Amino acid sequence: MSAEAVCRAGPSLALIKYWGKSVKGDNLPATPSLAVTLGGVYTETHASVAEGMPAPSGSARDAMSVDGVEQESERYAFFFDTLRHTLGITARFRAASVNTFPTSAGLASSSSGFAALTGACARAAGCDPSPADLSAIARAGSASASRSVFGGFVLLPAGARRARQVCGPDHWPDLRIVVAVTHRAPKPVTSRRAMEETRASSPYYFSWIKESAELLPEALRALEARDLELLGETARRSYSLMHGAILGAQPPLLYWLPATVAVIHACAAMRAAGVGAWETIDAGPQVKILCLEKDVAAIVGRVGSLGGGIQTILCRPGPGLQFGPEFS
Ligand code: 2P0
Repeated sequence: MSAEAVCRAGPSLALIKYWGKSVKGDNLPATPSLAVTLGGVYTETHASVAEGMPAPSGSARDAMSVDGVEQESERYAFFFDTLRHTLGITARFRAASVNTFPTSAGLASSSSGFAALTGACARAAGCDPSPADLSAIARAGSASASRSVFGGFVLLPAGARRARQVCGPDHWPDLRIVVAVTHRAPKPVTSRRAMEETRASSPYYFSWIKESAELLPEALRALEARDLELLGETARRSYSLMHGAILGAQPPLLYWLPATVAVIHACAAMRAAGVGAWETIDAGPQVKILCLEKDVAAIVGRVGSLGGGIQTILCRPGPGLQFGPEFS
């Protein structure tokens, strides 16, 4: 017997960043992270399961492609084994994902990717786990994926096995995120490796962990009050500290490009001129700008005027996992 399912998930944009694992290999985060699940871009994953054909050794026979490219099974082995263990099944899977945005380029494609993969595989296997279990399974693929299972604003506490929703996407109807894509190619160093190198060699790592914990209550307060200035300043502090810690690693790593820096300065100039534009940057050269709907046109115009082929994608707080064929 075989079954198929299709699932979509939006990328999880961290306002307070996760960077560093408390347990290597198990994706238990050393810092708390608070994120918004983006609507407007997503990963769509088709999965099929062949029951009665147990995985022979580990997950060697699971197969996964992303944007048509076959993936190395090693990257997915722990994920598929955790999925089978949690769901109490032995089947193997064949899955294919496509992203509506650049893959592995600092736009959190692993968050939406592993979340959609979790949903599609569970549904294809005929299982209906709780959102909390889906989140814990997704975390085995990528810690940020535990957040993408949920829509709206999502918290993954330090050391947690699963994320939880703080409030839904309708909590802040006029919040927008302008994504400035400065470079579409995959990043040179994966988050996974850079995170480990930061933990192992950056003298700023423990300051980063300590400061992150202190930023979280402020960000939660800002979110509850829909105070964009406070949330934006807290998010800026989080990404600045994270990239400072990454730069302190041996070898040092700078994900930013000249266009990244140009957008940072453009945001500062806009704020000085009364346009509310607060940037945040993940493990890549792209810049995500937090703003209100009323300022989107001015921000998109300003970023476009920088030249250099920077493209913008407009996002808003989006839903959690959505299942096909109707995706509601
Ligand atoms: C985040 N990032 O909170 C942070 C901020 C990038 C910068 O989570 O090793 O692919 O798979 O758990 O989730 C990207 O790293 O890392 C990430 P793994 P992941 O969104």
